[in-house]
Amino acid sequence: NNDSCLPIGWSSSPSRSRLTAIMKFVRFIMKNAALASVPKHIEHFSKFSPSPLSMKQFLDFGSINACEKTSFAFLRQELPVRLSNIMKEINLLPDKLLSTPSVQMVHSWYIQSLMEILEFLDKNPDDHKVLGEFVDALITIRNRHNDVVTTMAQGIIEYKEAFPQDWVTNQNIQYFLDRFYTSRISIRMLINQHTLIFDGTTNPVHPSTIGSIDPQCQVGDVVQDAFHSAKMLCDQYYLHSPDLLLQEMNNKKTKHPVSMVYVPSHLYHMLFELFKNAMRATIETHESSNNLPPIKVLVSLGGEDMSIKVSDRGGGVPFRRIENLFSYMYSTAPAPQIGDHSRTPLAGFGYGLPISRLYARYFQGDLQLFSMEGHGTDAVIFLKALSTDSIERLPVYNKTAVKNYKVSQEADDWCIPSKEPLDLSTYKVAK
Ligand code: W6P
Repeated sequence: NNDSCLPIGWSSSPSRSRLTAIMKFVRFIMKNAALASVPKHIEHFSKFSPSPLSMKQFLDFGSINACEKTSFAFLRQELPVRLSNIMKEINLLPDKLLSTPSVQMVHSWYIQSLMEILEFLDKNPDDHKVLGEFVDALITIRNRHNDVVTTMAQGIIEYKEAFPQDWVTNQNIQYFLDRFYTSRISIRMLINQHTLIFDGTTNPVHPSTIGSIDPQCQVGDVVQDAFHSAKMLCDQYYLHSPDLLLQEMNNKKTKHPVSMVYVPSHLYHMLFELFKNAMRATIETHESSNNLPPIKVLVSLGGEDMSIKVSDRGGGVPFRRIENLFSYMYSTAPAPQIGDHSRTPLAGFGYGLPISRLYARYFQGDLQLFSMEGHGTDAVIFLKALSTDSIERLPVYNKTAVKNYKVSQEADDWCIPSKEPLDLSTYKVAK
C-alpha cells in the first residue's frame, strides 16, 4: 500500500501527488533563487585574492594536530574565492569563444559547484554530519569537473573552425588557459588534500604520504615509473623503444638518491609527457637504424633547485617552433579517428606540454625546452628543492588581469622583415 508510510490524517494518492507537485515547485523556486544570487556571490568572493599555501602548510593540515574543522572552515571560504576569481576571467573571454556550447557547459559546472559550496557557509563546523556532507560535496564537484580540459579543447576547436586564427587570439587564449588550468590544478589540489586526509584511511601503498604529497618523494623512482609507462606505449605503437640512462647528483650526500617534498602524481605527469615526446622524436629520426640512442636523464639536487634534464637525440625542433609546442591554439587538433593510423597516439597533439609546464610552475618551478635542430632536445624541469620555497603560484583577478584581456590588434613596434630583396636602384645617386 502506497499510503502506509503517510502519517494519520494524510490519505489517498491525489493529495500525495499534489504534495509532490508542491515540493517540486518549491525546489524549482529555491534553485532559481540560489541561481539568481550567484552573481552577487561571485562579486563578493572575487574581491578576495586567493591565499597561496606552502608545502609546509599543506603538510600541517595532515599532521598530528590535523583538524578537519579548520580545513572545512578554510575551504568553504577559499574555494569560493578561487572559483569566483577565475569565473570573472571566463566572463572576459571573447564573445565568440564564450558563447560556444563547450565553454557554456564548463561555465555552468563552475556555477553549480560554487552554489554547492556556498550551501555550507551557514552550517555548523562542530557537526560531524556537516563535515561528512562536505567531503561528499567535494567529491561530487571533483567528478563534475573531470572533463574540463577536453571540453575546453573542444571549445577551442569550435572557435578555430569558425574564425581565422590570428596571433592576438592565440595570445589571449594562451593567457586565459594558463591561468584557468592553473586555477583548476590548485582547486583540485585543495579538494584532493581534504578528501584524502579526512576520509579516515591511510594510503596502503605509500603510508607516509599526506594526501597527495610525499614528504620523501624519491625522484629517481618516479622517473623510472614514468619511463616504464611511456616505454609500454612506445613499444605498442613502434614495436621498439629507446633505453633509459639515469644519473643522480646529490650535492649534499653524493651517491644518495635524490628525495624531496613533492606531489608524485604531478612529477609523474610531467615526466611521462616528456618521455613520450623524447621517445617519439628518437624513433622517428632513427627509423632506419637498429640501435636507438638512449634517453638520458640527469636528476640534480642543489641548495635551491632540484632539476631534472631529459635528453634525447631525436633530431631536435627548429627554434622558431618551440613556442608552438606550448600553444593551446596551435596544438589543438581533433582527436585521431579510430582506425586512423596516420597519427600516433604517442605525443604530438593535445595539451600535454603546456599543462606539464603549469604543474612545474604551480609550486614555483618551470619546464623549459632547449633544442638544437639536427641533434636533439634537452627538456628541463626546475623545481624548488626546499619545501619552504614551494608555494602555490596562483592567478588573481584584478585590474592588471583585466588589462591583459584587452590586448588588441595594434601595430607591432618591431619592423616586419621583408622577404623581397630591397630594390636599391631607387637609391642610385645620379653621377
Ligand atoms: C623533441 C620535441 C620534444 C618536446 C618535449 C620533450 C622532448 C622533445 N624532443 O624532439
